[in-house]
Amino acid sequence: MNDMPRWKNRPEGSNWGDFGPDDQIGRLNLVTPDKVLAAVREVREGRSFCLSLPLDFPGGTAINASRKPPEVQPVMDQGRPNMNFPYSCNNPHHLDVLCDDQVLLTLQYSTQWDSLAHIGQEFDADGDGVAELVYYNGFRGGTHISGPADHQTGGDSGAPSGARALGIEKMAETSVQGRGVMIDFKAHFGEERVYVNYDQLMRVLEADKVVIEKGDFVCFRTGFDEMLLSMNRQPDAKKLRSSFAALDGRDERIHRWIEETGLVALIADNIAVEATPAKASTADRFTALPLHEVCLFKLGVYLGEFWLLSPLADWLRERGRSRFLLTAPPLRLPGAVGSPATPVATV
Ligand code: UVW
Repeated sequence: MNDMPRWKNRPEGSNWGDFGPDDQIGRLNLVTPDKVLAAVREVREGRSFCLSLPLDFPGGTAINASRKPPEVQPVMDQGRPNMNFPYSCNNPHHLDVLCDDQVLLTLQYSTQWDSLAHIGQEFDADGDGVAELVYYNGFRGGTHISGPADHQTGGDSGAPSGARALGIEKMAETSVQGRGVMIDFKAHFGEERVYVNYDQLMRVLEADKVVIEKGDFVCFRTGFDEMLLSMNRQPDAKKLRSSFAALDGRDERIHRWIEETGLVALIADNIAVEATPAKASTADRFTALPLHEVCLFKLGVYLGEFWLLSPLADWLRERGRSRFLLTAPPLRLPGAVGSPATPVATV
């Protein structure tokens, strides 16, 4: 426990320290029992939607060369694969047949959550004129977030692997249940590539009578998921990247909207929630992922990517609804900086 903040300089527009000097869950602090009860009241028909893609989508490495599809293999036992293994091999009296497997899983390959340890920044948190590697609430690369082979050490530093602060398990421990709110960009922009600015976002909210409140999990259906599914694990990255509306991460009015609404998470059916590549900046040094900076680094707002939102969005739209109960815990995997999820919406 730390009584003092880990920083002297707080990034402009951040909420560091507002939830306490040791806070590691950010805006999830706003999901109070009252908010969960309000979310439960959105359940009227008892119908549920799975908001996960099959985790072997997008398929291949065309979308991101460093993220590989999952490899599922049988567990080996004394040199034999534990797949269709009759127990009678060991004991003729036994009737059981066993299947047991393992997976090599890139945690942010498919439907996923970004933890608050996913994106930090080179930032002078100490106020000594030298930038350090810093994450939400002043946690440090190296001291709190590192691996046996992180980028700095380049080899085996002997350090325990992963995020010792801000890891995805901190998110999982809150259960991640609350009110989801759907914003349907596809209904307004079709398949056109649009960098949605604040004014356009406000027009969509007004037209669809969508209201965002403190503690909400905000979902953006863009249509990306439907096209991705239609490509059946052979994604045409160029086509996907040049289609569909997504938030313009450089629009500072959107940053203020995220700050002021008190929303807990931004979730999308696309690659990065925000439109990538972000619009060019004239600054000398700038963030490649400006919405990631605002959400993960400054405000403790979570990002959900590659979610399957279209079936739910269509269902809600047909009924003039936008709200639902969302249950979306990540894996409780200590030290991980992101995680697959199988989110469930109940309406
Ligand atoms: C990066 O690609 C760096 O992040 P994300 O998957 O969160 O968009």
